[in-house]
Amino acid sequence: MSKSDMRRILVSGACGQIGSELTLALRERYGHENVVATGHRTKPSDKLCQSGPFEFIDVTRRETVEEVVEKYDIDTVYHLAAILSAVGEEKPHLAWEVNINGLYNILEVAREREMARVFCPSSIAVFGPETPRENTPQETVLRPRTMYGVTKVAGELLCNYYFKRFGLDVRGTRYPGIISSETLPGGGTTDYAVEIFYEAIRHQRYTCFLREDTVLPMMYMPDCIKATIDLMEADLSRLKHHADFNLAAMSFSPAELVAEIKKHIPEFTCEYQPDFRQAIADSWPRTIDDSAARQEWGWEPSYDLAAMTADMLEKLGQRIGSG
Ligand code: VAH
Repeated sequence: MSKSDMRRILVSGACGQIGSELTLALRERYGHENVVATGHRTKPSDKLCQSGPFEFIDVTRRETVEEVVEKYDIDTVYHLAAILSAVGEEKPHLAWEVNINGLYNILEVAREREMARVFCPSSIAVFGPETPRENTPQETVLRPRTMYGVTKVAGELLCNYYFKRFGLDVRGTRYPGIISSETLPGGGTTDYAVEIFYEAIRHQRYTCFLREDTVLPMMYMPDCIKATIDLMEADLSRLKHHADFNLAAMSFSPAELVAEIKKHIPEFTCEYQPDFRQAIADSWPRTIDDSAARQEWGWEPSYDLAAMTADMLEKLGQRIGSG
């Protein structure tokens, strides 16, 4: 679907790490008044409220979704509201309620209103310890060990069912860990890769909750936004996959990230105190094969570890001051 076809967009989870920056990018691209940001409880930033419409919804209560969809005549949804891996292990029932029942409500409203398109992210969390961990294939065994991963596998299957059974054009990518400078992530296993920058700038030291050699697939936010919009604007006739594209940009360990930060802040030091999130990270891939995304809609990342680190320190340094 081209830019002109997506007229009225709703973003759920718009106060979150990805949702907050995706909303601003969509408003730049499609018009500020055409992108309705929605959140559950978090107070939206001034930037979010002053750049276009904002509404509170609860995706687990379908009537709140229907009310906003009706009010703004929504025809496209970017569904970012979710409980992430670490919080999902502390509150598995809430993770199911939000990630599955919330998704079901979004898909049902989109189906009934014959919406143009729905984006629902998946995650590398769909993979488990039986999955090949290097160059993880697009088609492979999905036996996640977390409730978050279970909801993402079920979510992929539900979204693909809605495409095949009802013709609802639902698309999604298996996001790796996302690093960004605008909004802190909320309760994921890859959050260390964002927190570390704040601590490096403020205190020149950080205690990491993963082992130093824990390699995970990661992506810088500008690439995440580009992939999301590129997939949603891709020609449907080219897509063989729909809600479950593998997506990759780089992979690194905490030790490799520390070494890259030290090139800019030589006095920076990091200690390692693995917690319950180590077991989650150990069940995930180290590197991803994203050839399907590259072949079907031209995916190509722009940021590697060095470029991301330099840009993060520059942007965050401006925002929180250099130490
Ligand atoms: C998490 N940031 O850590 C999310 C993501 C691949 C990780 O799904 O839960």
